[in-house]
Amino acid sequence: MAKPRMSSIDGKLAQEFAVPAHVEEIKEKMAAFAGHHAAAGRRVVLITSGGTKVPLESRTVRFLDNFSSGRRGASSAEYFMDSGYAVIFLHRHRSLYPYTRMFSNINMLDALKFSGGASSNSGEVVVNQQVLPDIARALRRYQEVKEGKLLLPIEFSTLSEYLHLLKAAAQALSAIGSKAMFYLAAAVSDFYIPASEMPEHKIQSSNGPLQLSMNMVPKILSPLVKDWAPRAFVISFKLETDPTILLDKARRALDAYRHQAVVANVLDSRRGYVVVVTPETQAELIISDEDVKNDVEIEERIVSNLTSAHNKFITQQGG
Ligand code: PAZ
Repeated sequence: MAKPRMSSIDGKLAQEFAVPAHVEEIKEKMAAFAGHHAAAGRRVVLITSGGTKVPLESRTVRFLDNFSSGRRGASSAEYFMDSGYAVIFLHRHRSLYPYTRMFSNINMLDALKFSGGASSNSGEVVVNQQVLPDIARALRRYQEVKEGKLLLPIEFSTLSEYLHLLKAAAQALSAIGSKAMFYLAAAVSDFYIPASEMPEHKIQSSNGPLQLSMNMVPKILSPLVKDWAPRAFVISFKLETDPTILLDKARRALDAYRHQAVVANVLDSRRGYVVVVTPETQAELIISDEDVKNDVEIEERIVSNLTSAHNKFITQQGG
């Protein structure tokens, strides 16, 4: 078998970003998951979800974080599984999770009732379905997904963990070629402090105002597309706050990395409007007021658009 090409980013990753524990074990798990599902005729999508944490000290007290809730990734995972995909869900620890995401704002104890006596610990605990609307449907679907082993959750917290785990995932999925999709919805920091320049101990406020100098995070999409999983169908996401620069940035990303599509969105309107940009096309996906009333989510439309495009891609690549 040909040896994977080493990129300059491989060296940087090894030197400047701490390798998470058990990364090789996790890579084997992902490869086995992908191999099993591809052999059963399923496609496999790797979804990244949530924000990365960037430590300011090596014994970390403080870190930089971002707004991402993980809702895009968690709801997309559900729609991909509904469409017949197996999902590797590379997500930020404690960000939103498929099927439990709808209940994340509910205090579980408010939704349960105890039928035992006042002084007894044994008795039945009953769910109040008015407090947990739709729990039966979510539970049924969650159990089906679990039985079918369709979801492989992998957690990250820091930027270093994210980068190494994404590389491991890309290498693990490369064996299934065009049947693999990468859906990179995580909000990944563009800046970091290299391990060699990071103070070990808590930064002292007695030293006065803090000035930080941060390095640019290597553009990991480049080796992912060129070296780690060159036959896969790769979708990146682009978030801006200024709508006037969004589409230009999306097209520039496609030109630079030569992957298949960019899902472009603006922070404030991301639940109701996105544009799927490919080298040849541009599709606006919109959620109307009527859709909101009917609980239609934009992720259903994004996933439908991308699974069709993935079908065509696989056919063009010869299966
Ligand atoms: O996680 P969430 O549902 O709150 O937000 C989703 C999102 C805006 C992080 C995602 O759609 C996205 O654009 N991710 C890429 C962000 C970026 O440009 O780095």
